[in-house]
Amino acid sequence: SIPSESRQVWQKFGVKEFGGKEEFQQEFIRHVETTLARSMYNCDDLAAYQAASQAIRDRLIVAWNKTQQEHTTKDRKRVYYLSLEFLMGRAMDNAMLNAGIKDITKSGVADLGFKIEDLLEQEPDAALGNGGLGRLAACFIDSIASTNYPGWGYGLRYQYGIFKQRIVDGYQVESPDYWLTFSNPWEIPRYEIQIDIMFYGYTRKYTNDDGKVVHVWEGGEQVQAVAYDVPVPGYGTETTNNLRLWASKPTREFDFEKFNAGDYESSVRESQKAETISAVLYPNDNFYSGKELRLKQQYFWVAASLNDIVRRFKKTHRPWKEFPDQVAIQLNDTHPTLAVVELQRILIDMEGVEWDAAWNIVTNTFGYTNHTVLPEALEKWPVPLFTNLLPRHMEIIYEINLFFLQKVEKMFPKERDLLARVSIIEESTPQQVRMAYLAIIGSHKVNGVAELHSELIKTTIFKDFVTIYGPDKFMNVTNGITPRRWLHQANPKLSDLIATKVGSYDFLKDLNLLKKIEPFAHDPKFQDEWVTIKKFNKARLAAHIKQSNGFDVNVNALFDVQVKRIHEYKRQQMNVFGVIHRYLSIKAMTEEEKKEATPRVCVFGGKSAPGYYMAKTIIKLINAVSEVVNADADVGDLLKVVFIADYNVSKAEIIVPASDISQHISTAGTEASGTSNMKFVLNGGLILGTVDGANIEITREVGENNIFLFGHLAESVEDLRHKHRFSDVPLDPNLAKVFNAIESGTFGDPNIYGSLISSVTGSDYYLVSDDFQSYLDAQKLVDQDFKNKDTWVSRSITAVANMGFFSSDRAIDEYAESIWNVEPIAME
Ligand code: Z57
Repeated sequence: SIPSESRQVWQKFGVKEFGGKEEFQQEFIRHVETTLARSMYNCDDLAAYQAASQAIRDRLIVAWNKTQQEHTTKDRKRVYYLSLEFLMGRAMDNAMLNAGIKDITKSGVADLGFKIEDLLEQEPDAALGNGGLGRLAACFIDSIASTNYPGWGYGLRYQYGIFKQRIVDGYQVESPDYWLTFSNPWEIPRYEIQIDIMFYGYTRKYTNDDGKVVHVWEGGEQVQAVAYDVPVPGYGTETTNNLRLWASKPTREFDFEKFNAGDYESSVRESQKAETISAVLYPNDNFYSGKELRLKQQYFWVAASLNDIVRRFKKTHRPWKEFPDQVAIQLNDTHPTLAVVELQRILIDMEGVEWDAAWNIVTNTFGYTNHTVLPEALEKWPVPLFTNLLPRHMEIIYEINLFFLQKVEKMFPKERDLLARVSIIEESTPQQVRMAYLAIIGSHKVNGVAELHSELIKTTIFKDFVTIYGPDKFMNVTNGITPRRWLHQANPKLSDLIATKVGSYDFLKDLNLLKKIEPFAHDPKFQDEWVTIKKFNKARLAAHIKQSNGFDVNVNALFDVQVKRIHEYKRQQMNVFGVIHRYLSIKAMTEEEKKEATPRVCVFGGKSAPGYYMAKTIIKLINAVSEVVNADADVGDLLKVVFIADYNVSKAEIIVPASDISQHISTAGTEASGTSNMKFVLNGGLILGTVDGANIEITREVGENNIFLFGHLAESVEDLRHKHRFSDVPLDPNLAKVFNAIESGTFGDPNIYGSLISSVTGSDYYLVSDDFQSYLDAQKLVDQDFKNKDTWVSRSITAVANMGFFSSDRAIDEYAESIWNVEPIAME
């Protein structure tokens, strides 16, 4: 620490946040001329983006330092959000808006010859996630900062984010997303924070001088975790939290021997192996693939994070039993479940805490969020693989399981099957470690992400655990989205219009204030402005489509959007079958009938996991239909089909505000929540959806007149599936017509779509045929209602007015209150 006489000098020259435009410009030019070693003669948009972002970064770091100091001094409980995915998107616009300096920077760069919009476009997305789960984590850390909670995110610093998608001949083609080509101004490398992580090796135990049995794990391979800190600025507050991402590096000892022996090549190869741990994001959404490297990623990240958290706790010199009073850790899905075992290991093997006391600390520290009931997404690690990679952890899991099963046996002595059902170890060949069960047993609260989903986990996949623990351990926290990015940033015009009625921008911090626009739902002037903004946003999307797909779409048409990961359960296939049905109907129309029809632009977007054959076939069909329909002169403006390649966060910011209708049409009971449904409605689009996930709560909030629901309910799904399996269920006649068109070659070689069609004509696991007529009926209603412009706009306004509940600030408050027991810290 600095002696007090020197501190005065520090204080005199301490960096301040820039205040006005001129100070920003001064900083901007300083970064162009020194950081980038350029000048006004060779400063292009990229360099200008880099200089502007450096200036903003400096400002964030000042606030970051202040926040961290404050949180450390106040020494109150912190929350740590462990997520393998943080789908952040771009940082610059968000940083400016949250810090309230967008006007300054905008006019600041304009004076210097640049347009802020062009600079923003230079930034690559931080695409460190697949879809909903990763984007939720990003919204949550924005809310944790914006509501002044002391909280950190912990994740992996992938060198390659989710792959980039191109469409070649209608097919998805993946290419790597190397997003760190230019240095990343939004991260602070912490080379001094290096943590050794071990894999493999063996365990051994001995009795120490006090007669205590001590377990050691040794002889394994070492890698090093290096921290990179990403500042997370809150909106309208100085609070700037931290997202700590770990990168793997070889340890220095790693290659020493070989290097000395002159075997340079293989010593380098070894180092590269260490770096592969954090190199690439696994591109699966809602799907588990049991690869050793993935388990390595999980342990590497969990071990580094816990080491960091424990080190911070030890600095407070508190007794171990107070750990849960200082630390809450939220497990985003089962991906970080090893943290339960790692903390138990640290406490018993390294810190000498007794098993029971340690286990108490562990369970009081963790909360577990489940995001899916799909069986193919539930993580199970083969015991042999696990034992080889993490031998000591495997032993501890056996112990945890033993104590747990003993407890269950005592409670339910007659229920023999129960023990096998709830065991952490599945008795298959090979045996498997059920990560969700371990997460439940190791946490004090388990939550689902929307009401229906939270009920479903209690009655299906985790039923036995409700019997064992009672219902209070299980709860619901309905997901939310940050209104800063998903309203203010993506749709500034709508945000400005809302502010004129609310009287301020306070709704961005208290989204329930949106209620104040409801009285204007029928106000002609307000409606007019509302419609103008929607049209502007549609034109912005149309310009994007023109640029990326090369054709025009009519902004007066109904924009019907489905953008999300491609998955059979999300039923993009049903959407495209519906589009084909529409196409066939148009082809059969008289000119008179055509005049009555509602023109549509059907927009699709989303990535398929690279190995997911059926999803890739769906993408191909959408593109094939697009090609035929868009070129058909009989159709004209009545129908255009667009597949937007490489859907990502920054594209979502353009697409979401432009929808009239968005589709959230998963088979009932399969979509845990959905969060893009919330984004679309917040931007004045209505939903066409199933009675699933958060659609149900959105309906409750906005009123059932302001949403188009269809399809079977979750409670019927099991029966319907049973019928398909054990009897001949006739194919829906309209769907049969669609399949005939495909099979007759209307959209190219029908062989390509054979398996897609037979997945429906066969077991129809996702009930596409069962829901098809109801879907078409709902679509017809949409067509009719869209013609009535007056009612449509008032429904749109009313829906937005009632979206307050879906702010992620509300979700975070619920977590803080009922799971984490943390409180906000006001900055002084
Ligand atoms: C993922 O994006 C989600 C769940 C998963 O188990 C995995 Br793996 C990835 C999604 C759900 O599918 C959405 O319904 C939900 O809204 C989102 O997680 C956030 O909770």
